[in-house]
Amino acid sequence: MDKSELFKALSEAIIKGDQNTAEELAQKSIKNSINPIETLQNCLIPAMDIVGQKFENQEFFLPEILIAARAMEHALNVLKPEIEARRKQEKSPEKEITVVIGTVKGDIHDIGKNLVKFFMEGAGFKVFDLGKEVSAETFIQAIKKRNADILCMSALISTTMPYFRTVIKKLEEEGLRDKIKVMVGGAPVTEEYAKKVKADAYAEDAFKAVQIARALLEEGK
Ligand code: HCB
Repeated sequence: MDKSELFKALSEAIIKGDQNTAEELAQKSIKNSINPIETLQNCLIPAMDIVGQKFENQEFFLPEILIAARAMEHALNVLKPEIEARRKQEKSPEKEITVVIGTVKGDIHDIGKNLVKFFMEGAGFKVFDLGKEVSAETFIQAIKKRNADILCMSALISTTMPYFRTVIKKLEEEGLRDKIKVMVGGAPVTEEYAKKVKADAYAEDAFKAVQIARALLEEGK
């Protein structure tokens, strides 16, 4: 099985929610020396986009999305140690960067947020994950307690994205806005939207989130 056949089969297994096949094929990708980051970017994440399209077309309903998400996580768990091993070879930053991360209130999507956390930890950042459905008050408490450098918020629904602004307003009220860099992301979020809610940056994926976090802190020096 060559790379494109393997990616096709793995994508189909995820879409069908076939956890065992997804796991086996992820193992096979490693055995075949395929870069695990490429498998994640070019196969696992696009497979979830197809699942989303099927949901939009009413071909899929919530249970199908859920089992597809679980199959994706099974495949991801196989890839994670390999990705970690590669990341460890990269140079870590001189100063430890502290990040508070969470999916905003009203939103339970956390796969993307967990990936951002995973890549940030891999880059040597200290990450405090507040989970999902996080309120502005909880974000503020954690930022104060951890003396965080960066706040990363995630939202996947058009009705929860405006909560970014609620949190940023609260940061302004608390006099914390100038002390922290705010990054937002999630499939429907855009650069333009990030500007609208007055975030410092938008990251389109977990890889960029790490680079952008470093650039933001470099800029602020
Ligand atoms: Co959900 N869902 N869902 N869902 N879901 C979406 C997001 C829709 C787009 C599907 C659709 O209609 N096409 C849609 C939202 C439409 C909209 O408003 N624009 C939707 C809906 C409507 C809903 C419900 C409301 C459905 C319902 O109940 N009627 C409900 C939400 C309930 C709630 O939250 N209150 C719901 C539920 C679910 C689950 C539970 C079945 C499941 C989530 C499981 C979980 O997360 N543990 C789910 C899933 C899996 C999806 C889709 C299919 C995939 C999302 C995903 O995990 N993508 C999604 C369709 C889609 O997005 N294409 C669909 C893969 C990850 C890796 O991508 O974009 O999250 P990502 O993250 C990237 C990137 O954005 C960036 O890095 C990540 C990695 O590269 N990033 C950040 C993410 N966060 C960041 C933060 C930063 O600071 C920086 C970068």
